[in-house]
Amino acid sequence: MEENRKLYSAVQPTNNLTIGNYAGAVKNFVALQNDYDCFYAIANMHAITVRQEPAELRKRTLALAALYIACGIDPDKCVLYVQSHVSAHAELCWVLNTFTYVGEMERMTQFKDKSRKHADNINMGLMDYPVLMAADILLYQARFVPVGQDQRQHLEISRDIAQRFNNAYSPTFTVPEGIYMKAGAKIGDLSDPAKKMSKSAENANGSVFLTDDRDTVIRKFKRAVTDSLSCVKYDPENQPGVSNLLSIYSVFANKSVAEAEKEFEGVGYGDFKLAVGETVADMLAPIQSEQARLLQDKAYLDGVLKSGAEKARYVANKTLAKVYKKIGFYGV
Ligand code: AQP
Repeated sequence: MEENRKLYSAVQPTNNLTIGNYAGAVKNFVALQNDYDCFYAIANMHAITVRQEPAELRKRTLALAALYIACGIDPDKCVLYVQSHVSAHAELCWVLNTFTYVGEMERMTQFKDKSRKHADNINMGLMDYPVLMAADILLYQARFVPVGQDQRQHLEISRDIAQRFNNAYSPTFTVPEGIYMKAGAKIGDLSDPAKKMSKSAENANGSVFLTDDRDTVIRKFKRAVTDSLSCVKYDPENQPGVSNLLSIYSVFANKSVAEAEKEFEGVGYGDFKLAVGETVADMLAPIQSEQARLLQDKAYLDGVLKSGAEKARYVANKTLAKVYKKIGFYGV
């Protein structure tokens, strides 16, 4: 039998992406595309679990498609598509809901965090987010899922749901495995490194966006929180700010954290922060100009997304048909 090399991941078009999304997800998507059969989605169905401005959501969906490509994702090698273009995601989610317990969902860290952040809109979709994510992955029979550490708990639930379904009927879903990169799997907020850097963080100074211009990037890094130890060392427990900056540098300079530590031995925090900022800004400049160029060519982007949706639908509908048959849905 042919080895299963299918890989699935997605990013929500909730805001401009941060360097955390790049480090934990997109950079790895590019590296993995040569060795795996990759499905990369723009998760707009997940995005609406938090209220979105419709015109902005539409705009950011296309911007994310352009960004994926500008970062190096090749639409001829991967299936790049928009989640809502494949209705099987919602259909499988409904079935999987009946294999998921309310108590499990209430325990999810992201649900608790987002419920606190959006106390006026704790909707069912917010709670159901991990089940939709399970549907995303399981539809493609994906064996590998590259995500940041913040998604580990959700991936575990996807595995549990897959196993539950397989045990109830017969082997139907591939049980997915997470791929977590060593460097950059969890980038912290620059103002509060204990918190993950997030697209929709309230304090925009703590998040560096892939769309930030050079001056903004450098200004944000100059303001980054460090400590009073005056020593550039990777020690997340005692020096969370400095360690976070070293992780960021290692991702953007393509060096190991140990190499980075060595490079900044004896360097003052001011110069260290400036060097990290300049390295990030240098890496972002060509991505930004390529994204801008692609956004001028809407017909090309629409074509990529249309063809991606067709390929995704073909695979997803095969799994959905199998599921419907197993659970006893009458077909004509
Ligand atoms: N700080 C981070 N460090 C490393 N990886 C991260 N990811 C997110 N933040 C970091 C990874 O990015 C991918 C896409 O995430 P998502 O858009 O699906 O949602 P998210 O994890 O909820 O990301 P954000 O930035 O925090 O978005 P908002 O603010 O809208 O909720 C995932 O692989 C994630 O692990």
